[in-house]
Amino acid sequence: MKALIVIDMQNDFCPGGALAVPEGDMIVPGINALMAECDAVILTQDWHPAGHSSFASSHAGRAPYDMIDMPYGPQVLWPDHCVQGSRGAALHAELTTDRADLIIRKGYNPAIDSYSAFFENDQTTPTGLEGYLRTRGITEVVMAGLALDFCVNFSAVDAARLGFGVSVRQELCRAIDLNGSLNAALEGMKTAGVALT
Ligand code: VGL
Ligand code: ZN
Repeated sequence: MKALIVIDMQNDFCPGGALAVPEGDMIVPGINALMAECDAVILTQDWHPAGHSSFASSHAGRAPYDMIDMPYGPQVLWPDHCVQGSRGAALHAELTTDRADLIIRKGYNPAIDSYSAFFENDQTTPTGLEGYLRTRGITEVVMAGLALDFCVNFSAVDAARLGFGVSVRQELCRAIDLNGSLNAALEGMKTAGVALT
């Protein structure tokens, strides 16, 4: 059983959004088409409460893209984005959502960011996605979405570590590319055994 996991295909990560990824909206038609090739379709949604600890605005004197040390490790500070219930947090209007078996939200813990669809950034707190996939008999996951160097990367590496067969459809992803983050992510995914196609 093979699942397509579509990562954070939300308005705030598309042009005009609060944390826009260049060309982020261009991948939607290809992702919709890919849904037909998979046994299950799962969508993720970055879903932060207002005042989330990953927002630069929550830290006096800090600006977006600064790094800070959180109790769980280094963390990039982001512009406010994907606030629960906001238009920016909504899935892109052209994304086919009818085919989705599950929409999983992450980043709702005010104190911990969650790039990965499997674990929060403490690398310990699970989102429940692993159990969902295993109980459905899914052994292979295909990933696409935003952003390649953050949420797709962390999700893919975690899935590989958990023992799933993982392929990332690079042409159906776009990256933020902050201080070399794209190259680092590609290397990290390869090392983890993720197939980059
Ligand atoms: C993401 C930064 C902050 C992502 C989410 O979806 O890649 N990046 N929150
Ligand atoms: Zn976020």
